[in-house]
Amino acid sequence: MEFSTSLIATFDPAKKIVVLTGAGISAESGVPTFRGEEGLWKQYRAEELATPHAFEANPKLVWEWYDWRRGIIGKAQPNPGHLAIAEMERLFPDFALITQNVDGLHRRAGNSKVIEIHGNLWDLRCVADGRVREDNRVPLPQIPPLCECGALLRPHVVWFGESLDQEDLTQAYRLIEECDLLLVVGTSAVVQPVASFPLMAKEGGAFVIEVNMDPTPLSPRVDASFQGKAGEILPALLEKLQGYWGKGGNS
Ligand code: BJW
Repeated sequence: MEFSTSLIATFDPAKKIVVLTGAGISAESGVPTFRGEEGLWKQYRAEELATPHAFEANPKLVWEWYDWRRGIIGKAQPNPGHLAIAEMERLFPDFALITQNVDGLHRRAGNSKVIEIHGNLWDLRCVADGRVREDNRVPLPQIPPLCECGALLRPHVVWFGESLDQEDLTQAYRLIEECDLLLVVGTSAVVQPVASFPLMAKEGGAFVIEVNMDPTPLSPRVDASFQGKAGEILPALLEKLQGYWGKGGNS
């Protein structure tokens, strides 16, 4: 993969750098993405399960899906793409990561400045009192799980038609509006409001780079687009960044 010097120079450590990720970053860890063939679970699509309506109608079915995913994610390890992004946090003083993923793999890779904007599937929330607790058991001993108060527990994630956490959203909008460079990795860029972040960043004057296996609605609109596996492209990019910025390339 070739990266021009001018592209590497845009990653100025003096600037504000934001990375935005989606399911594609975890694909090489064996975690299924949402859209496309491998996104299917039994005969269901994510759009049919990741909704409050589906949970109301059949909490057992929805929890079986989450328990299946927790089983896969519990065994998964961060891949070279996650590790490259964790290394970027160390390389760039003003760095932030916004992820749509609920798998927790970025934190496990070593990122600390992470906004998990769609929640985390290891956290469970009581539908009655809203209290959140972490539960890493796989499989869960009871499906659907219940709170001590007797009410249902649900995954502490954001489903279609639900609002994102206001604090997370405010922080994410600020990062997007203020950033100088946005690196968008492994998202189909169709789910709002996150799908709008790259164009908001561009409108704010940021340089926007996309890394994805396939073209997305975003591809024609970004400043640079790299097609291929995040687990191959990001380590190669990191190596160039370390070489350039570590050797006084900015002088
Ligand atoms: C690789 C790779 C490799 C593969 N290397 N790349 C405005 C207009 C129209 C609709 C709406 C709107 N505003 C809101 C809506 C409704 C809705 C929405 O956006 N619908 C669209 C589908 C049309 N949005 C919402 O409901 C949101 N809430 C909201 O906005 O509240 C206010 C409101 C509500 C209603 C109306 C209006 C306003 C909430 C969205 C919550 C999304 N939740 C989920 C589930 C989270 C929990 C869980 O994980 O179970 O989030 S759905 C699912 O999609 C998940 C993901 O985070 C999200 C995005 O998916 P992502 O990450 O992009 O994955 P994929 O699979 O789509 O793509 C993977 C990509 O990776 C592909 O491009 C591959 O090519 C690539 N790839 N391998 C690099 N190795």
